[in-house]
Amino acid sequence: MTKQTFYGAALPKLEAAERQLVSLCTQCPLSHELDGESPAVLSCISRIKSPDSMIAKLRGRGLAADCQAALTAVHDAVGVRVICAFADDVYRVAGWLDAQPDLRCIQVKDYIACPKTNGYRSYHMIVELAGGPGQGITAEIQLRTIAIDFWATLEHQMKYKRTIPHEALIRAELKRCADEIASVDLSMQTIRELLTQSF
Ligand code: 0O2
Repeated sequence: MTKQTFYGAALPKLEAAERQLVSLCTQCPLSHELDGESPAVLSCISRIKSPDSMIAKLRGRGLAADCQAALTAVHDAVGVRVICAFADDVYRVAGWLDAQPDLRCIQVKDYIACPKTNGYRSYHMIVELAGGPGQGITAEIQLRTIAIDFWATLEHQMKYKRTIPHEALIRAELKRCADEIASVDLSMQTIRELLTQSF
């Protein structure tokens, strides 16, 4: 099924909301607080959730698998992922987004402060666009470090595999890698602070 078939007349508005959010996130003026040069946002990607993925999510929650439910009962038909170099940038960018007049933050899931059992770490914001071309649409903004993004992209593949050979071993290895990455993220942040203080 195509996005046009599933989302119908709502698709242009969803696409407008996606463009509005990407534009906002990529124009984030924040830079590293000490050196004032390194941008806080390294990159930004986005997507309109595929009909297959949306239908599976709605059915999994016992909801009608239609556009109406996709736009009201779940909040990630529009998703934007913001990649930062360092964990403290994630929080600073989230704070900046929270202060934007065209965004209303409805919910936050801080999987950095409270990682999932599999090791997943990201900061999720459910936002409603309160103004601009996407007004009225809700979306999920995921903020994470580049190192965790590398991990999450690989780990996400597990979701779509019917059978996974050596599953327990792979899950344990992924968890170990996630914890190591979190530790490296912290060390990198400390090194950056030491380097910028020495200028
Ligand atoms: P997609 O579009 O393929 O990315 P859910 O857990 O999805 O039933 P909810 O409340 O929407 O319910 O979840 P949450 O925690 O906000 O997570 C939504 C999205 O965050 C997921 O989207 C993933 O993109 C990402 N995510 C959450 N947990 C994990 C995880 O353990 N590993 C990875 N790699 N990503 C995660 P979807 O629905 O998977 O779809």
